[in-house]
Amino acid sequence: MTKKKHLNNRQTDRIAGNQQKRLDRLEKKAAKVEQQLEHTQLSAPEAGVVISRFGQHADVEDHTGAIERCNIRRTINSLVCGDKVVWRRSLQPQGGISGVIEAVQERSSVLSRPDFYDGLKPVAANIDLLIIVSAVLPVLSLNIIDRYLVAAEAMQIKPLLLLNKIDLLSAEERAVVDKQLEIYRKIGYEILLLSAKTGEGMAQLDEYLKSGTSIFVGQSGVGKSSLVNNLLPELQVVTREVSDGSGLGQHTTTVARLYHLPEGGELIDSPGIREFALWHLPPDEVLWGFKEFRPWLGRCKFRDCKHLNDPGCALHHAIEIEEISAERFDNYHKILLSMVQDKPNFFKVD
Ligand SMILES: Nc1nc2c(ncn2[C@@H]2O[C@H](COP(=O)(O)OP(=O)(O)OP(=O)(O)O)[C@@H](O)[C@H]2O)c(=O)[nH]1
Ligand SMILES: [Mg+2]
Ligand SMILES: [Zn+2]
Repeated sequence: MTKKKHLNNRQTDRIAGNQQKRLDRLEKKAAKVEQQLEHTQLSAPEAGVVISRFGQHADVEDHTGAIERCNIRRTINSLVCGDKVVWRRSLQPQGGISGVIEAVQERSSVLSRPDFYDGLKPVAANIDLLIIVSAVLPVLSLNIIDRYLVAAEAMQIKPLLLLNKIDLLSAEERAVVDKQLEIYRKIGYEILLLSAKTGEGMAQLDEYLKSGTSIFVGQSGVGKSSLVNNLLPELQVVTREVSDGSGLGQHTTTVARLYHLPEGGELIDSPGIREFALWHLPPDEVLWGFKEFRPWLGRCKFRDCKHLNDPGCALHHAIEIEEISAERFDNYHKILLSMVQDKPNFFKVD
């Protein structure tokens, strides 16, 4: 993300030019599709769920459980995995396209991610549980956990912290990691320690998954798709090793996809991210997203306290009496700083 900041004007213009060309191409393609649709007869509208979205197409599940690839009407400006839609079957399917999505039903929730170039991008809709997956390989990042927790609080979706790959830890290492995660237990967040590889602890996860729609989010390579494979062994979703050189995941999953679980409940596997930015949120909402800070807000000596070195800061007092963890407080300031320093023009308000 910070790398992208150092583009010169020529590079920025070229990117903007390429983006425009890409948009023009998509626009032309969409117009052609629309034209074709007008000439094809469509059957009566029916309800469906978006299993996955790929550019101008989406896979929609009908009421029998069959998955049909559909075009998307141009009037629909946002469509993601988990969306409930109204679609119509084509009476003369061609080119592998079975129908067209005509409308999207109101969402109960939506997970969005700000993109440096494209602005706020929705990832998945109608989610009830945000499962923040971490692992000790790539290294455990409490900063990413905190970012996702802020997002969960902003979306008013329940989060669950999941630490995968515990098979890689010795008893001592496990105790260290457990202590790091104790911060979150103290705040009241639920945490699961498990291994997609050995199956240890997987049974605890079933309890959370059996109702509603859950989504796996987190860094690339933490094992989100491996967890899906453990839950649905017949699927064999593609997974890939964390790269030896960088120690980072390889962005194996490229689009979000919804799966039905045998015990009930839906699960969405999403593509890993390197860093989860929060540019779209106002600073106040970031502060509010640190749930254990709330009882202390409004109690600082100065009303405009920045909670830095200000005298009489209630949050600092809370750290001294160990009501708030210094790590979380540090991450709060890091997030705030990254929002100012790295924020692309897209998200700036005058
Ligand atoms: N030791 C160990 N390795 C695991 C475990 N779970 C996943 N892995 C390995 O971690 C690597 C990455 O797993 P993926 O499931 O592809 O990770 P992902 O989170 O889906 O990654 P993206 O699709 O890029 O977001 C693979 O080599 C897996 O075999 C686990 O519990 N223990
Ligand atoms: Mg994956
Ligand atoms: Zn303060």
